[in-house]
Amino acid sequence: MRSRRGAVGLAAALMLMVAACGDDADVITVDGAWARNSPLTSGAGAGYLQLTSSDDDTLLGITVDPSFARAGELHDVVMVESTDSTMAGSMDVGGGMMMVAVDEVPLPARVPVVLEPGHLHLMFVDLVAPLEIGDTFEVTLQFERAPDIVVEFEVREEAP
Ligand SMILES: [Cu+2]
Repeated sequence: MRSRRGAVGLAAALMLMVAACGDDADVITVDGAWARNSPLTSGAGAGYLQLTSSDDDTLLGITVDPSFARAGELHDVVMVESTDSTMAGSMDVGGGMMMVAVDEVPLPARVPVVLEPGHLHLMFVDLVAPLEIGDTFEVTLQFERAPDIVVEFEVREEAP
């Protein structure tokens, strides 16, 4: 009888844990958010951070306050064959590299995804005012499964 009561108690505890987590138990961890003026595109800023999702998820987009910038985009940097490419929405950043807007950033379970200079990054388009070292601002990240996350970015000269 004693062992059976113990088993029932354990089952009840497990059910409580499942209920607390719900179907969307995905947790996103954010590390090292920082930003700077885009070195090659005037009037734009770039944001960098590391995202680690506990489960498979996808970063779908970002939103910024209109008092900060007109829009926020997901960007990647790609090699291009020629400098006269006319890829829609692209920005030539020189040296055979080009920034392109991407629709989403896959976040495989438990794999840190790093957004950093020269690679994937967040782009803040049409800044209301240039970013100054020490400024902070908030960006809302939207995911396929996880709830939105508001991340504070600090403007720095280099990664923290
Ligand atoms: Cu960009």
